[in-house]
Amino acid sequence: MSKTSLDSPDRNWWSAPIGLDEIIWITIAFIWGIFMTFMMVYWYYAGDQNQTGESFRISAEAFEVKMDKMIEDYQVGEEHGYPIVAVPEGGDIYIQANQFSFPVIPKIRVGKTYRFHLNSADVNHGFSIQPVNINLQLVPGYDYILKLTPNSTGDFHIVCNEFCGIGHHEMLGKIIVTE
Ligand SMILES: [Cu+2]
Repeated sequence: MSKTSLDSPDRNWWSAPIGLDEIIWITIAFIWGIFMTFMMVYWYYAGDQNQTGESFRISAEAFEVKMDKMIEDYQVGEEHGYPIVAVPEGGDIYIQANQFSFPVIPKIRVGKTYRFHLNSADVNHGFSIQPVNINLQLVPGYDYILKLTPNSTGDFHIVCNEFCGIGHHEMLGKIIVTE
């Protein structure tokens, strides 16, 4: 009777020769892995979908000071207790995610470029802008700067897609893009 996966393997299974089909699959997987590694570089230039940014070390306290100053200077409204902030074109927008919110709602204009500064006050968070294909990591201790030029108007939701604790599922933010 032939063996099934429920039977114990032969005692010398490690010294049995590798089957030809397995060698072929390992070779294909290896070559594909190498190929896809180089495709990452290719997509960076040709894919038109990878964000390039700069990042700098910063403490959570120092970042919060900048965010608070921005809110003080540019707040135009409030929604669900979070300030709506309209920073002028080319300006710096500071968002410090925390457990479990994105505490600022930027209101920006279509076709204009802004510098988004992204940071986390506590643990790693995700920063996924819906429904577009932008998906970033917010890392505590770093100011990640993303140049962003919205090309359509509307409300864009920010989703934290990095499990960050018990309230992770409630962690939503918003970006308002107007004419
Ligand atoms: Cu989170």
